[in-house]
Amino acid sequence: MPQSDKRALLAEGLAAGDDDAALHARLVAAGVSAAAAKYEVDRLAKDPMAAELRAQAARMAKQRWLFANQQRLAFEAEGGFALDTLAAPDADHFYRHYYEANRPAKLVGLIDHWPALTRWSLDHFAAVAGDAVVEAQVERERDPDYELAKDDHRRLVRFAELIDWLRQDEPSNDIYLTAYNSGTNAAALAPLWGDMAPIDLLDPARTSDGFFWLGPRGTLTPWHHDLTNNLLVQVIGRKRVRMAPPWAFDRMKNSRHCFSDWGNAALPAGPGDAATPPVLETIIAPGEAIFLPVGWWHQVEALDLSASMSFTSFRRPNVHVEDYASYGAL
Ligand SMILES: O=C(O)CCC(=O)C(=O)O
Repeated sequence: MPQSDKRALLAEGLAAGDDDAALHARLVAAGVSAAAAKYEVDRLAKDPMAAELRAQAARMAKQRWLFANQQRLAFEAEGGFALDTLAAPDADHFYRHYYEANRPAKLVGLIDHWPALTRWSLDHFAAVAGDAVVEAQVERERDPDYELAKDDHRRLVRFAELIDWLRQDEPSNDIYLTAYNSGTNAAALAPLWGDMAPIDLLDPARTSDGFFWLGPRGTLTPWHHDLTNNLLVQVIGRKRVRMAPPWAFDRMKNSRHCFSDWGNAALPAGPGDAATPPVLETIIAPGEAIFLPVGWWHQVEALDLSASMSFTSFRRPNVHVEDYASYGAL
């Protein structure tokens, strides 16, 4: 085996926290003789890079223990690891027990006063903005990485054309007008703000600050976490939302940015196990919302033709995204 391959195996083992015996076994399992493996492992004692990798692995192990404590505490909580449903909660209660506690919740009764709840339909969208050109995500089904490569999937379409396609009511994950398209769509979809009204939990100074989502039954937003706290409000149709806590990081297969290699896996609701994260699952119906705290993983499936709004305009700075890059994270 070339020296570089042995070094790669050793680096992998050191990063995983292997002790000398485990490193030796790793090399032998890969076909290195016992004597050569002993020589390589002994040499590490004088290697400053190995020392630093060992120290870093120990720091990571400490972080895993801290996360394991979070899991134990969450499971011990009254009601166990569960998603609370709050009926039009008082803002102080919501911020103290959910937003600041980084705890998700299903929220009902937040938008009972929105005309959109009875007004929004494909006919309404066609009437108020059918002639506008909007941007949507398209050709998602041909690309397993459609979320990571979302810039490649942006297309301009006449809104009326998209609406007519939606009228077929075919299940599809191919076309989805998402929050990511909001920059382009702000002017075209501005008339829809007349169908909405302030939400008590949000910043009253930012009433027209939100993101529109429209898609057929069958859209799938793969497992990812946001870089902000987020309120997803359902107006037409239902969505199934699965969530996994940030402290399940070790089981989230995070190899790229905010995305998880679990993709759209239907990870089962429940406590999880050594390989799978604990998962909370709910369905939000028209008039219902889900609070998605920053860092919580989620995967979303539209069970019907669906129109939603999402908001990040909380009464708190919600600026977590701003220093993300400075951490040099994935
Ligand atoms: O509704 C969806 O399809 C995805 C929503 C979501 O993931 C988000 O707002 O971060």
